[in-house]
Amino acid sequence: MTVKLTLPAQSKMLSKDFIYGVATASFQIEGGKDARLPCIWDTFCNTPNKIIDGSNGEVACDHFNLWQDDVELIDSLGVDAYRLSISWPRVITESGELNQAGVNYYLNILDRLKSKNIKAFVTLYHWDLPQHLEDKGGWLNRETAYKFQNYADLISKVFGDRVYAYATLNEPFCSAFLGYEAGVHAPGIVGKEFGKKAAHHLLLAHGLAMQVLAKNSPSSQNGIVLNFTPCYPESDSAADIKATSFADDYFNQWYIKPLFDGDYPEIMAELPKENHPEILEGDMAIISHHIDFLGVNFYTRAIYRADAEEHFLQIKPPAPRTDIGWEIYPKAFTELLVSLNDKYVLPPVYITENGAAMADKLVDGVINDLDRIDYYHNHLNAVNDAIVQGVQVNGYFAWSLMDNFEWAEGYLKRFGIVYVDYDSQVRTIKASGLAYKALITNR
Ligand code: GCO
Repeated sequence: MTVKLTLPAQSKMLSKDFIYGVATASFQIEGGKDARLPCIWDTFCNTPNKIIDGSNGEVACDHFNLWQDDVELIDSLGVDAYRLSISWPRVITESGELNQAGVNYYLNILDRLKSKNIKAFVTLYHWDLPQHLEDKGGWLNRETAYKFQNYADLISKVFGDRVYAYATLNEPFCSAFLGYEAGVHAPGIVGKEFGKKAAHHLLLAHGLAMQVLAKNSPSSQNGIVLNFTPCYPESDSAADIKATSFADDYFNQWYIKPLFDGDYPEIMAELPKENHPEILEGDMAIISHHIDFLGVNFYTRAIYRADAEEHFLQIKPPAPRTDIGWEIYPKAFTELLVSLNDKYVLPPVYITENGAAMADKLVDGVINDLDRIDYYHNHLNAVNDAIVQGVQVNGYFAWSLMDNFEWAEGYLKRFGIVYVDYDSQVRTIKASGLAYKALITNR
């Protein structure tokens, strides 16, 4: 096991131009629920048996009150950038105007980051849809895409030059598939006929937001963050390979191909008509609006076999696995980046999330998470391997700055490089956080 994060001496990732950061999301850390409108995750958390530990985001890491200390913490890690998300229900009223108090909250954070020379990577949508929009159909309602455009328009005008990079959406796959097809994320809707419809409205929202960002904020880098779980066949049989390729199109390519090719994968023809999205004329042109960067989130891979009834069947991941049960397989990270670069004409890439949930133990005030350091070491080197093979990666963000509300897993899974004691809200930098700091500051 590695106890240090190291990269080959010649690595481009050791240059000062390579951006290192830490990432969070509004609902996962903020709390401050009374100072915003309700969102779909509030409702989901209040529904019995949806969150494993029965918890919610009402307090979370209390970042709403502790943000000044947290910016000091971020600064103390020596990072170049901080990726945060804006809570839509905090900044926009039900009638679609700016809520000045909510806006001021973020202006203060952005100004503080700027004063410390920390680049702000702002995500506009990290899953906390205002509940009043869900009440009108949420992402199944095309109108929501236009509401998102209005929000992006208003907020980018007030943020001005405080933002280095905007991502419209975080992981539309999760919003669409987990939220409107598998139903394991908010709003918890189940049905194969819904997932691709929601996905289309999310991608439309992305394209519409890109239009206003390009106009209001031409000097920031404007793009999107997608997650990928690369698909591998269980065997070399033709049937397993075909099943795996179908899964890849269904889960991964579905969200990237429209951005660059203006088209959905061909497997659409194999999906029953009632599962198809409703595509209006001009939609694909909006969706394939130029992006300045692609954010890539990577955690693990998935293995598939052919199945008699379904197009594919995912098998249980082999060891080694993290505390959340995800296989540790860094080679897939390199292969993913190289394959995306082969398939599409990519803009510069930022790794906007990568990290691991580990069963951390606080012993004598120390978290000696060597397993997480090992994960980061191997994955940073996997990114470096992709760069060596020609992929333009300009930065890397650790998920996450600190332990936080891990969605359906509640507070049971810890992804932070900083430990959070949820009773006292005391933060303790883990060994992985110190190793990350050492890597960054020794460049
Ligand atoms: C994500 C999510 C994070 C998760 C992380 C671990 O974008 O998938 O942004 O919110 O916490 O991925 O599951």
